[in-house]
Amino acid sequence: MAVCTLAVFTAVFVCSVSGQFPRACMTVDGIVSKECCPELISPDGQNLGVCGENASRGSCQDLTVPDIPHNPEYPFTNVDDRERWPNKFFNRTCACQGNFWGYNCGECRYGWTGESCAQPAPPVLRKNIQNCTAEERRRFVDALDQAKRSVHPDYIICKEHWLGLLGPNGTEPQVTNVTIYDLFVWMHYYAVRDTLLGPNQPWREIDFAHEGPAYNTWHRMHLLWLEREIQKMLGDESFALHYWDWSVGGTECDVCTDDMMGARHPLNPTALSPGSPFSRWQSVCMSLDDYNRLVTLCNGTDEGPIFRNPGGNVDRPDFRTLPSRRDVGRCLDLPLYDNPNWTETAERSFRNTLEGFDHPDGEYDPSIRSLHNLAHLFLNGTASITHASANDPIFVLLHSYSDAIFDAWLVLQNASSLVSYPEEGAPIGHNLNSTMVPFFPVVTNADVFQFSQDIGYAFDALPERVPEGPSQLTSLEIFGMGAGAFIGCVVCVLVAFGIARKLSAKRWGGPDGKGVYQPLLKEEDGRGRCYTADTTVTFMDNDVRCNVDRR
Ligand SMILES: *[C@@H]1O[C@H](CO)[C@@H](O)[C@H](O)[C@H]1NC(C)=O
Ligand SMILES: *[C@@H]1O[C@H](CO)[C@@H](O)[C@H](O)[C@H]1NC(C)=O
Ligand SMILES: *[C@@H]1O[C@H](CO)[C@@H](O)[C@H](O)[C@H]1NC(C)=O
Ligand SMILES: *[C@@H]1O[C@H](CO)[C@@H](O)[C@H](O)[C@H]1NC(C)=O
Ligand SMILES: *[C@@H]1O[C@H](CO)[C@@H](O)[C@H](O)[C@H]1NC(C)=O
Ligand SMILES: *[C@@H]1O[C@H](CO)[C@@H](O)[C@H](O)[C@H]1NC(C)=O
Ligand SMILES: *[C@@H]1O[C@H](CO)[C@@H](O)[C@H](O)[C@H]1NC(C)=O
Ligand SMILES: *[C@@H]1O[C@H](CO)[C@@H](O)[C@H](O)[C@H]1NC(C)=O
Ligand SMILES: *[C@@H]1O[C@H](CO)[C@@H](O)[C@H](O)[C@H]1NC(C)=O
Ligand SMILES: *[C@@H]1O[C@H](CO)[C@@H](O)[C@H](O)[C@H]1NC(C)=O
Ligand SMILES: [Cu+2]
Repeated sequence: MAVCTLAVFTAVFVCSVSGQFPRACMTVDGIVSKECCPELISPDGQNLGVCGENASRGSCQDLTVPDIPHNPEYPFTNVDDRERWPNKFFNRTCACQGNFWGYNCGECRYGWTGESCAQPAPPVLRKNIQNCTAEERRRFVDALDQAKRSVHPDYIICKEHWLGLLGPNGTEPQVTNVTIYDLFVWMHYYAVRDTLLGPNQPWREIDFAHEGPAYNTWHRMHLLWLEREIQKMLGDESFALHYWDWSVGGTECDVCTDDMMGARHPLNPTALSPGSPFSRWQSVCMSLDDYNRLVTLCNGTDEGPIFRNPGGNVDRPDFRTLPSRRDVGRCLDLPLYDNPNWTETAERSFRNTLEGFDHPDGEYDPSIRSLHNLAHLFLNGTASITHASANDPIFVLLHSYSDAIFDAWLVLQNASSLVSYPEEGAPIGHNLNSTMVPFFPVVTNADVFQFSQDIGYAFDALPERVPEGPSQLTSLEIFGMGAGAFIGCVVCVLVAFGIARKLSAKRWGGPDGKGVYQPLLKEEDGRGRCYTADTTVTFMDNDVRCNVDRR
């Protein structure tokens, strides 16, 4: 059957599933030939040829994604079609020239603009939503709401796994339209979901977006994608996402008001206020267990309203208070982006600490959840369920702030030049040159491991290091300038390098000269929360078991 040509499988159970692709490529021919090279039609209706080749924008080329060695957590080959993304689906795609980009070379790379994509785009400014005017907030909420209602003009989702991808007769691609926001939700679900080894046989030790070095890069790309889609939807290149500084709210969700992410319902503590348009949103991709049981994919149908109960997890007092500013400051001190074994147990890893599996100073403690994870868990609702969390629009603001912390770290540690992002041996999909699932056209982790300004956006301010304490800066600075003396002590060199960078970082909102540098601070957070949990959290499982054992 035609379907069998989709990929060369060797495993016994072959239940991998399909991804999200341009509608133009999801024809029987496209799927069978594994070629996705659509024509580009200019805004005035002119056919510029396949990949815009008649306007010298690109051409149709083989795309062979290398098989980068990953860790043994995922032990299969040719079982999951997210492997070597997107080669299980397409092996010929548009290769765009210069700064042209897009599935048919109809767009510019992130950070570029103009007719020929040759001008650097002025970065759009992502603001703290608390500092936005009423008009700016309304615009942002309206844009999200419009994205929730607008069918994506070019992309579709596949609603069946590969065996069923062309339908029972091999003639009908099992694809469906999806709205822009729901596609955003679906992509997150798709990256997180389990490998399907057979009916009710999920392989759970896989996640292309969490518990590994790609945590920051994947979510950064996810937001960039949404921001660009909303810009196109509004016809406004200056549209920017905002962020929620979740390090200042304490026990309150300060953005949970009707002019922002929706207040609490007056009668139902887990529902959203009818005064917010988000109270009318329906979640998609909730029923991971059902998809696993039926060996199918989320097909984008409505599965009930968003729920949220900020600070309401009475069983877990440690989840009832948001991370603190100090927690954020401490993670910024960690000089290494990541550390072996590059999973959720990595110690002294900036990535694992920001993701929230380490204590904010980088110490691994399986019983705690901090920073990003804690912000999710605090919300005690849809946003706390990993595979479904993007349904709650607060996800956008929450991750935008996590991305601001990532950006602050890049600036403070000038990590672009550091070697702590693994090139191999990380979980599948998490190596530096791995393509991120399910973005199409392909983007690697390396592509977005750079300053936000170089990919088209900036923050109004960046989080800072822990500001208090007596100043030891001067002596450390001197060490920093003599960094050459410390070769052989990698950490010392990296620390010193970080300090040196800090001095030239002020223009990005770096700390002022009074900030003290206290590497790997040990003392307890003044509020003493979130480090006392006795059970571990499933931040990864099905839709209800959020706070019990790890998967
Ligand atoms: C791409 O896939 C098609 C269809 O399976 C196959 O015939 C072709 O040889 C592949 N090309 C490359 C470069 O792998
Ligand atoms: C693009 O150029 C090729 C080669 O010159 C030509 O054969 C083809 O018809 C052109 N396509 C379009 C859509 O104009
Ligand atoms: C990573 O380290 C943890 C803790 O030592 C261990 O349980 C886990 O199996 C390791 N994972 C991999 C993929 O090596
Ligand atoms: C499949 O083909 C059969 C026989 O030609 C036809 O009756 C049936 O409607 C087709 N099903 C679909 C989903 O196209
Ligand atoms: C999907 O959306 C496209 C573009 O809006 C439209 O042309 C097409 O008819 C839609 N398909 C279905 C099945 O609704
Ligand atoms: C979508 O999936 C749901 C649950 O997985 C299922 O009940 C429903 O029939 C599906 N709808 C379509 C149109 O495939
Ligand atoms: C919310 O908190 C309740 C009460 O502690 C808990 O039982 C439930 O699992 C939590 N739900 C989510 C989605 O976090
Ligand atoms: C980061 O360091 C590299 C190499 O040391 C240097 O070339 C680059 O300019 C630095 N970036 C910034 C933004 O300072
Ligand atoms: C990753 O990409 C960089 C830049 O293209 C290259 O120098 C490096 O060798 C690649 N690493 C691997 C493991 O492929
Ligand atoms: C936001 O507003 C507060 C108080 O109005 C101010 O202190 C702060 O500097 C502002 N932040 C930014 C990033 O503009
Ligand atoms: Cu996520």
